[in-house]
Amino acid sequence: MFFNKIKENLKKTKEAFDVKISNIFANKKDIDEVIDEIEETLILSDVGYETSTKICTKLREDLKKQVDKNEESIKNLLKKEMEEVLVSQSEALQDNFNMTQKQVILVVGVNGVGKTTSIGKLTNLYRKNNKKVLLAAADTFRAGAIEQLEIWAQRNNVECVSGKEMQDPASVIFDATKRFNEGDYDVLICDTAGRLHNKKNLMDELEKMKKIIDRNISDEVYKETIMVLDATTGQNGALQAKAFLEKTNVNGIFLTKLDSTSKGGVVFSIVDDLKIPVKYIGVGEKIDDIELFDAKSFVNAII
Ligand SMILES: Nc1nc2c(ncn2[C@@H]2O[C@H](COP(=O)(O)OP(=O)(O)OP(=O)(O)O)[C@@H](O)[C@H]2O)c(=O)[nH]1
Ligand SMILES: [Mg+2]
Repeated sequence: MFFNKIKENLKKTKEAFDVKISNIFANKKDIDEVIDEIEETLILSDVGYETSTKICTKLREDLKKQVDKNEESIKNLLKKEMEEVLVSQSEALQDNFNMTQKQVILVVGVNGVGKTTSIGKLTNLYRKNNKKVLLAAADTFRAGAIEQLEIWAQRNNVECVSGKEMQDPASVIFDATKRFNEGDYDVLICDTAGRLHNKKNLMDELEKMKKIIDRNISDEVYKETIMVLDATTGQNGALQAKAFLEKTNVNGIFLTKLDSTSKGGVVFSIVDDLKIPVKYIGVGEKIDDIELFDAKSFVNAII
């Protein structure tokens, strides 16, 4: 069930990989040429140059030991190497997505990537696991942003700490952490305004919010910063993320809009190059269009 759903949602990325790779085999070529063309396909599908080269170097080595070099066996080896790139980070995810510890999550990223929507989905995921969630509407910058999060709070039947438009977002975080400590909440998720890494005042503002969380929330609570990234921006998004990460610490990625792009290959680049786990993927605009990232099912869905 899950498998069919993710296959359906990643259809566009699958077309970018699978169809092209099958075409390579369809026109009879020698093995070196096949691997070169696979490498090219990976690069063109937003896997990133270095990661594509790494995968194909390993594939060439694997093939030296392999007697049977038909389409199926090559594809299986390719899948194995692609999965390998993702797997270590996805193991880290198992530790991180813990349902046992209380947690405070700060959600960050550039404008319009899907932060607020992803918070709505995450809230639903925690609720389904019987967790009591509190939201904080710390995007006081964009008109309508507070109401947007409040609507997600209502849909999920959870409470939301909201300030006024243009209020210092750090003060909203302050109020939210206070409410979190006083109540019997399991999870606090904080929405923030979209920002670019080169806007120094906005990046400073983010650090201020983090400081308040650190100061007000006990060390027994798991604290993390999740960066939301729009998959439709492919390699550009990955580059933007890299610049963002140089300015602030992030624990994991929520990769959105995988349903509407053929650039899902960017997952490999994020994990391999940015060395950050993709924890969740967004596959639509609805409340349950969220999946915990899993390396094996991801690779199986695209090849
Ligand atoms: N297809 C698709 N659309 C998505 C997904 N996630 C979010 N969106 C859409 O992306 C648009 C922007 O989402 P928001 O949640 O408002 O993004 P944001 O990062 O909070 O935006 P700002 O607060 O303005 O920075 C909305 O139209 C969402 O419905 C997804 O996984 N798939
Ligand atoms: Mg928003």
